[in-house]
Amino acid sequence: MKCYYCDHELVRALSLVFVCLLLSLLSIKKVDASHQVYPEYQTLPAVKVKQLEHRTGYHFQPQKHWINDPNGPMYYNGIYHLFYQHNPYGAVWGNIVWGHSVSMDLINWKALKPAIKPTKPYDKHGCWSGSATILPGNKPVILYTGVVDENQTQVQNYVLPANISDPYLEEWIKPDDNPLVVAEPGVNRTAFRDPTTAWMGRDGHWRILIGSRRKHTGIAYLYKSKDFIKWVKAKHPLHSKDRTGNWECPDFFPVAREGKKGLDNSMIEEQNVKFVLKVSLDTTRYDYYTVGKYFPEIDRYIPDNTSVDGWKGLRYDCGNFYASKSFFDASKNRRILWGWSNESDTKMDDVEKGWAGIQTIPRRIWLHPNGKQLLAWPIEEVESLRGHKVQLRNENMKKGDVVEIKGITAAQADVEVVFSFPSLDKAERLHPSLDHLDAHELCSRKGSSVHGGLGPFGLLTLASGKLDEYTPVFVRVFKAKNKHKILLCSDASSSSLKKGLYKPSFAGFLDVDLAKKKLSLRSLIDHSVVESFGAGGEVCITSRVYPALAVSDNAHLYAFNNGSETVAIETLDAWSMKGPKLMN
Ligand SMILES: *[C@@H]1O[C@H](CO)[C@@H](O)[C@H](O)[C@H]1NC(C)=O
Ligand SMILES: *[C@@H]1O[C@H](CO)[C@@H](O)[C@H](O)[C@H]1NC(C)=O
Ligand SMILES: *[C@@H]1O[C@H](CO)[C@@H](O)[C@H](O)[C@H]1NC(C)=O
Ligand SMILES: *[C@@H]1O[C@H](CO)[C@@H](O)[C@H](O)[C@H]1NC(C)=O
Ligand SMILES: *[C@@H]1O[C@H](CO)[C@@H](O)[C@H](O)[C@H]1NC(C)=O
Ligand SMILES: *[C@H]1O[C@@H](CO)[C@H](O)[C@@H](O)[C@@H]1NC(C)=O
Repeated sequence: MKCYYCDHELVRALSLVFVCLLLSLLSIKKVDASHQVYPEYQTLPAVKVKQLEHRTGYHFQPQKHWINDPNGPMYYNGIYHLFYQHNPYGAVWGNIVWGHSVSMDLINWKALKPAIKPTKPYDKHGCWSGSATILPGNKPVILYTGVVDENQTQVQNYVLPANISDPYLEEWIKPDDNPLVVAEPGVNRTAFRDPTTAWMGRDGHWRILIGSRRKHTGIAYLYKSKDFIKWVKAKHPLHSKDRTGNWECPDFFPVAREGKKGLDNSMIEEQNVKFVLKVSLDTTRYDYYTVGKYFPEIDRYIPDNTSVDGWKGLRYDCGNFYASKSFFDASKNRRILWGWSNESDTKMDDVEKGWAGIQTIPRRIWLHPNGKQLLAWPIEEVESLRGHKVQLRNENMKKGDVVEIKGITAAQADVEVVFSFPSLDKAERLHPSLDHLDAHELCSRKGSSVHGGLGPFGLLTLASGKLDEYTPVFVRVFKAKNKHKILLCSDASSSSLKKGLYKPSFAGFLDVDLAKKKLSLRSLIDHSVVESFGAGGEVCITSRVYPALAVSDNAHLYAFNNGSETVAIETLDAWSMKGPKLMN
């Protein structure tokens, strides 16, 4: 994928469309339709990476410089591979190569040299995102997008391991028959990228998707091949949707109707399977998905009528999470999701830090028993980093109470909590004028400091001792027309005294049955990131925050209640998290 639709600093103040229009009218140099570049920083190597404060302790980051999309994740011969879009020369986007790291457990990583670099006419202006497929005979192949000219014309290429016996697959070669796929007339060749993992149909032909657009319609083109070399565009795209803008990083895979078992992309024949199509929407910069049916005979995908197909659709994560990619982990029969979380500080901050971008903790994903959405949960391996543990049991919190969770490294922690409450009676009535608001808007109007009935209650992560800074992750229950609306928020607005940061209130609605009068929440806290999972992974929210005071040993963790109904912390378990070991 590409980065930076427009200048985000400006976008914050003005509407995106307006800015793009304005910039194109003024024809300011170096800003093309969908690309903000900072040439002055692109090859400004970080002299010294600031290890302190905001660098994460257990999230995936290279030693220094910029990263964005996860690419081609795969499990091959006992090793997990993660590739990623990477600028080896600076802390802003540019000079993109495929960084490469390997791991035995998805937690402890070894960095290798870049796997794909711009060297050929068909990729010399960029080696952009793509996916891995393991062909019959246990042969891995990677498809990626190459940029061929300064006008950003995009083609699809492939690379193969130079030495299949090398356990790390360190060396990749570009065969001479590249590029494999070029845009034919009628296809927008500057919006033609990010090939998916391939799957094989009943007819024995391989299929891939390529993200694109035609005017404002987002498109997932389908290409077919018998030999993986000669690809032919199918008559129809697999799916498209008007008014969604450019589709980046499509991902398409089957999920079992029941249970948590993951499926290989080619297991389309399985009984009791549904499909998921995810696209990264370049305009909104979020990942959306639908759950639906795939009709292999006509090669069409149709979302279920329970999935909204568009900007109001389901999100893997309601926060800073983009360009994600999943893969099937055959060693544990599960599907794992990687996603990029960008920085929310300024470009100057990034240049000073010497790094920008992290990958979120890999999540296992599977179909919710309701069949309408996915559930996501941090992979079990992350629990191997849990160190010292503290716990609370049956602790009541009245309105205004704040309970400190002491004894762990609050800046680098994992916390799981179950809240319970005696009844729903005190849930505040949602004023009809607020009923139409989406979760984000509701959260920004009804933050943690606005008193409520049932809630707001939850955690105060990365909090300073005197609560001058905190990132609350909290629940509010509303009584709407005949039903309860349950809001989960992760609100960065009070996260830092520093100026110039992007501090959104991210939120989603939980669709849980409140009959049990309980709600669970888990947060993975890591210096400048808080990844939260409501109700067992129904709603996930990633926030990036940069406290000035609540750093390292000065960070605290609290539970709080600002609603009139007493809420109990039924169980709370919190762990200090260790840093992963580097593999030798
Ligand atoms: C890029 O676009 C410009 C303007 O349309 C054109 O003049 C130029 O020839 C193009 N370059 C290539 C390599 O196609
Ligand atoms: C391929 O990798 C194996 C295992 O690391 C190694 O023994 C062998 O020398 C390599 N072959 C070449 C041609 O590099
Ligand atoms: C083709 O894609 C580019 C880049 O997203 C965009 O600027 C242009 O408007 C697109 N053209 C059409 C016809 O959709
Ligand atoms: C949605 O689709 C199901 C069948 O899959 C059907 O039973 C139901 O009536 C549909 N609902 C709406 C609102 O169209
Ligand atoms: C709880 O509400 C009070 C009064 O509005 C406010 O001062 C305090 O900051 C709130 N707590 C949190 C965690 O927002
Ligand atoms: C991450 O950064 C924020 C703040 O600059 C932007 O608003 C987001 O659009 C951006 N997200 C992506 C995926 O680029």
